Amino acid sequence: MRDNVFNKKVFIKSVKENLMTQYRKDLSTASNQEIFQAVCISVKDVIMDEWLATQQTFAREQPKTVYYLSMEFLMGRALGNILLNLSAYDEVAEALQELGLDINAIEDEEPDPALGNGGLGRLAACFLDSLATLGYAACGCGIRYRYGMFKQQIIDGFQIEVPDNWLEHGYPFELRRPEYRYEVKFGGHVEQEVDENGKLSFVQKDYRSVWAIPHDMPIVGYKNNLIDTLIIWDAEAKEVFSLDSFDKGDYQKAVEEEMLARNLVDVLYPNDNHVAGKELRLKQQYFFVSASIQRAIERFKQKNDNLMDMPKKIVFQMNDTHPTVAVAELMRILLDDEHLEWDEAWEITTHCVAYTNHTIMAEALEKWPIEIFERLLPRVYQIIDEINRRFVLEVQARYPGNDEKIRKMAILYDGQVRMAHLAIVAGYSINGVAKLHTEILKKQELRDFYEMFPDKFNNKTNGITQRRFLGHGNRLLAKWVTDKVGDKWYTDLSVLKELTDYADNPKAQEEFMEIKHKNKVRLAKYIKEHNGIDVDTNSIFDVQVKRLHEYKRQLLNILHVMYLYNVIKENPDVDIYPRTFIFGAKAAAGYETAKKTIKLINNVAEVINNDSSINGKIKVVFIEDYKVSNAEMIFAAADVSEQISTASKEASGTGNMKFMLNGAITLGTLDGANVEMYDEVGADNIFIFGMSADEVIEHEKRHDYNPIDYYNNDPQIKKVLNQLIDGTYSANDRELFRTLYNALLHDKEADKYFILADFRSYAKAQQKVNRYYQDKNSWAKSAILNVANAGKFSSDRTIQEYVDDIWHLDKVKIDNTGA
Ligand code: 26W
Repeated sequence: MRDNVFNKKVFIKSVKENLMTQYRKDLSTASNQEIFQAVCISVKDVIMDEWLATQQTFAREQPKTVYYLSMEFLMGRALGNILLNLSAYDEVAEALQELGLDINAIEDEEPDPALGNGGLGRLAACFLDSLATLGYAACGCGIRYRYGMFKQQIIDGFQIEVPDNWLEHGYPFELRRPEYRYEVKFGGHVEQEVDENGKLSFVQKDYRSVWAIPHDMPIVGYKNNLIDTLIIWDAEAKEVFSLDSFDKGDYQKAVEEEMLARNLVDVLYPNDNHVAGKELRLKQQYFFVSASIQRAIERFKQKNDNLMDMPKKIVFQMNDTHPTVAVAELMRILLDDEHLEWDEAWEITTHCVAYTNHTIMAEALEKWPIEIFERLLPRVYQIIDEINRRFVLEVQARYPGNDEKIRKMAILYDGQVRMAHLAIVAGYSINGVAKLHTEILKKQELRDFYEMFPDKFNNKTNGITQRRFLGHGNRLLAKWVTDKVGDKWYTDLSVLKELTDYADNPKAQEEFMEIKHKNKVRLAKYIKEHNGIDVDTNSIFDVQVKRLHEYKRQLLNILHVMYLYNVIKENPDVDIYPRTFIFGAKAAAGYETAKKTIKLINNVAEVINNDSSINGKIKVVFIEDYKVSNAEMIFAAADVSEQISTASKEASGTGNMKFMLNGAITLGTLDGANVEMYDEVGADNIFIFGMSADEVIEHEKRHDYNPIDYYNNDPQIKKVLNQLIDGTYSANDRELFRTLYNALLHDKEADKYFILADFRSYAKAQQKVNRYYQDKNSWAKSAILNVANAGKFSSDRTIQEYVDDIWHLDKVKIDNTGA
């Protein structure tokens, strides 16, 4: 059936018919958006058949299912990816070409569903792609935010946040399923009742509730006919508020429920690694978690009658602490609705939930005031209180008289609910996302818990899907790789190793650099269209794209650019190979230092790009609105990948892997997954600088770091820092960057992220890059070796490890020949 639909002729006919039935238009009058919608309808036909076949197979075979609970799924555009995984991309591209249409232009009509902030959300999306491709039953569970991550505009160098109305034209790939709605209750109070058997039960009274309405999105496996599901939950008022309810006397309640439903899923919190502690966020968490767990249990009960078997069929993976209320919600349903005893419910829960930690940043640790928690979720809170009471007894039994342990480990402490502690106490598996990160968790952040539950802890180094980030994002390199080693890499990235043979081959090197150049031309065109800046496509493309955060140290990068500019001004003949420094980053809306850093980058760009005296040697570009869709193009065009976080702070990083897969060479610290990239690619093919994680942690413990020393002892550093406040980059307002200056030199925790301590080492590494690039063959060789050694960083490998060590899922084969 599929071959048929994507047969060029049949496909063209189908698109034309859709245009006619949907819009009463033909190709000559339809807009690109209309053509995009028509194409999606044709693609959807195929998906629906396979989706149904998959769900029927799951229903029949009852494989164990992972419910991946995540507040964020940063899916990126679906059309191109779906076509690729259905192995129909080339056919459809050709068909569209015959109609005089460019597939890229049609793909550009799709809004980029940005239901996430950064790494954690994108990882969830890569994981779903791998789960479907490897043939596992998986269900992503998240929130259908009406507004996703804000769109970023740069106006006069400042970031402006614009609402992301991604549902404006309707989203073609979602399926609304009101028949599978669930009620989610908030507030009220708990009453104890004695039933006819004399058993005590707890009932929530006077609550406000909403409907959770699931919308299914297809997750298409790569050429295996398997389609998993991402459920995103929308909120709806139970009764649409009407004058009727006024008559019934529950006017107030109807209004409140409508307000609750309306606000609940309005917007994604745009904070990354920083808690805002807003009550609405806790509501969002409980809302999607409760609905997802209800759905999982209902499905389970359709085919099973013993709840004690749940761990054989279901695992809930909690993506960071955000969905951790799942622990108590599962307990609540098992106790109150299913009438199990505490010990039975606890047995099930502690074998069904697992937790992944994604950050050690203290300000990202979720803690909720007990007052809010108790008011919003009175019954759930009671259960947490009981879990805590029992856990504290356990700690006391293990460490008699050691109150310090209780202070450090209790779930409820100092008026707060500590979500990570709840996740760790209940979860049967706790994992970090890179080797170094997991070690830091065990030795520092979660040390007490590791001592108590050593067997729960494990590492799962992150990965990325090669299908999107090479197959779709870099068509030229994908083809080159396939020509060299065959197409097995789509499902087994380790075969890239075979490219090693080509690393020394001058012809292969030339081909590789030619492809890189074409990708740079593509990006340059985008930059010209979006920024109005001409960039030299023969210059080194040096790229740092990621969320803006102090620990990621975009400031180190731009301070180094300011330093280089000084060097060139002082000595115009200095040996500097032309370089384009490219940035892309969104700052959380309330994060002042981050926003100032964006402004600084733009102001530096303004000054340097307009100084003709440096002959275009260096340029600075800030790409507006960095997101998954333009990310794919940016990785493909990069020569240098900036991964320069303060060692110990970046849990893993995944952008680093995307660059590597696209043949960029990393300039980075030994942090997160950079450490493992270094192990894979070898010291000759990566530029490492800066303090080690141990050194950083040591300084933090001893409080002995003083950035002023670097300022006083290094005239070039001093000059750069002074330029922050002498008007060099803010002629009209010398004070503009004073906060950045103070943050580096004078604030309480001056230079918290060791920028000045690492500056010289960074500049030296940059100098090495400068020299190395001029030896074209060596550079090409290293770049090819980066691709060749990227195999480990496939999310297929990561997912297989989750399956083997944590989830124990069954592999499913979908026989779709008849469909
Ligand atoms: C509550 C506010 C908040 C929001 C998001 C706190 C924490 C987060 C995330 C955990 C931040 C995040 O995305 N962490 C990133 O996760 C990636 C996937 O594991 C890692 O590769 C990144 O290093 C890590 O910063």
